[in-house]
Amino acid sequence: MHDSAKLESAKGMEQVDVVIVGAGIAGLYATYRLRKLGLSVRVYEAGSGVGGTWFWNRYPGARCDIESMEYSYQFSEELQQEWVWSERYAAQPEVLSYLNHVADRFDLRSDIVFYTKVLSAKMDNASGLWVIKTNRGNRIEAQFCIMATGAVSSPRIPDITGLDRFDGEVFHTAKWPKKEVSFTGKNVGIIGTGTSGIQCIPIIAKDAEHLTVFQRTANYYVPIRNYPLDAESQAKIKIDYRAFRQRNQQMPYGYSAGDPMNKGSALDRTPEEQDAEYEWRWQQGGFYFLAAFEDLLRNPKSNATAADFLCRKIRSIVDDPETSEMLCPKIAFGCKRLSMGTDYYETFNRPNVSLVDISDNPITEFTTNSLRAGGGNHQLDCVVFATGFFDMVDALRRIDIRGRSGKRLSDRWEGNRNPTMYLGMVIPDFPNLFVVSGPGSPSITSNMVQSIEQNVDWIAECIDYVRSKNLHQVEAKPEAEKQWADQVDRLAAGTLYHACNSRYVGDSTNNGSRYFMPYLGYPDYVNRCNEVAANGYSGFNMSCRSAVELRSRSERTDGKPGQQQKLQRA
Ligand code: N01
Repeated sequence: MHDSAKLESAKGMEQVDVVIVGAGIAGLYATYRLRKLGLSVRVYEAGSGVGGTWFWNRYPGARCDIESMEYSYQFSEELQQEWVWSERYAAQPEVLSYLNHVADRFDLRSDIVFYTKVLSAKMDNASGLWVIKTNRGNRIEAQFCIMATGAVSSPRIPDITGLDRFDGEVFHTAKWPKKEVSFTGKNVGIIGTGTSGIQCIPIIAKDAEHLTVFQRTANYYVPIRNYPLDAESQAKIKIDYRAFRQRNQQMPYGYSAGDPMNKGSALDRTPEEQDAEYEWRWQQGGFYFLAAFEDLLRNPKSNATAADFLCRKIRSIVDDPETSEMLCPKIAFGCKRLSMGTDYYETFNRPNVSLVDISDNPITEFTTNSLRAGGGNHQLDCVVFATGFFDMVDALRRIDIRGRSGKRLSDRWEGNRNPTMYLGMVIPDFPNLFVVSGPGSPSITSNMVQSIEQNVDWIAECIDYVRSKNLHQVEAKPEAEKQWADQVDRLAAGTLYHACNSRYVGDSTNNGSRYFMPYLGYPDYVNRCNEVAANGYSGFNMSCRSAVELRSRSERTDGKPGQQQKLQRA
């Protein structure tokens, strides 16, 4: 712990410069980056170790579907030179051991408090500091608070009647136990065929006596085509890693599979040319397929050519015609995140695997030993929920975060109000509070490690600016947030992302609207953030300490929170 972390405030509370919530990819880098600025940092992490998403999602077959040479930090040349990846796409244990290596190499653990959940973060207007409380009784004050709580960190188990009386074992892919789980000799049911389900179904099928897959929406899948990474191909990248990173930063999603993106429409090509293009991408594996034609996610007719190619693939792989028809997606290609894995469709040719379509006949209930779904009763010894996560801001909703006005952050997103943030990182009424990969940033549409590093760098520079100018608080203006949300909307308008429910459109926010949450367009987003900083933080109010104190005194006199006063602009 840095010495300044042991400071005590006038109220007898411990005081640090920055509290970071979460020790995943974002929290680890934020710790490193802010310490470099000479700031004292305290990190609270609910798990027993670092890694965040990669700590919890240890289900069989869990694997990163962005290439390892890209899904890694770029802040340290030494780190990226010394680390050796074993496969094109790293499996969860390898990503986790990489993150542990980072934590050790940069001595990050000394500032992390494990097994600890942050319950509340409240702005104390008198001091202009955040007061943070945890489930283990910690109380700490900090000038800045960084929510590195993750976009896929709040696992969702559907509310199914009778689950509590089901006698069998119950697992969720994102809460997988550390101990080995054996499915040998068991009747296993799995609910969910998104990215996680598609990765673990082929592995569980190999062990189970019988595997029943309950599918509500068939999603698009392409093979990932993983292979061992040899020293030579890594060396080719490492010889000029910086140039490799810079090139990827210019790609539409911030990763190399966005290249080559064919300019023009699939409809400009003959059916034979389309097929040749799709076949090449099917053979490449991974996200390359998404970049086959520029208009795939804009033009329904163009989109249908990709969908048709993939359905023909399904029919050519899956023996049983009824099963292959069930596996053919009925939604627009790409409107849900493209899933990838190994031998997914082939798995349905196994005699011990059956597919149950629950789109029209949903799950009704668990009995003590079965699941009633798809119009049938399925005997099960255990059930795996591959049902994903609540929306991108759910982890924030669960913390009692109150800003200057005393209103809860989660209340901003109740009813018909969509989760919005200026630049995807900051929120009016919540000064000095930053979110990494929030709605309005590229987040889950991009290479997360790269966009996390960009967000954290931007936040660190903003904090450095505030401190170097002797200011105390930085806060987004409501109109800046509104304009940014409109821009996020505009970028997604007219795309086929709105054509289905997905994590992108916030279908789980319970407000029924389809607001596209991520900022579409990786390099453009980075340029916009840089412009805001270069313009002296346009869209923000900045206040010095005396102005914060003055405002607080006037609020106390009025008995109500005052307007943001005309404060010192840097
Ligand atoms: O979750 P999902 P996931 N009854 O939301 C179904 C990241 N990730 O864990 O489509 C029946 O995609 C649901 O059905 P439907 C990645 O960002 C990354 O698979 O809503 N079914 C769907 O089939 C990804 O986007 C990697 O109709 C129900 C499934 O459960 C995110 O995690 C690897 C249901 C949920 O799919 C989430 O992926 C893995 C119900 N009540 C994950 N409720 C990488 O490699 C839900 N479903 C980087």
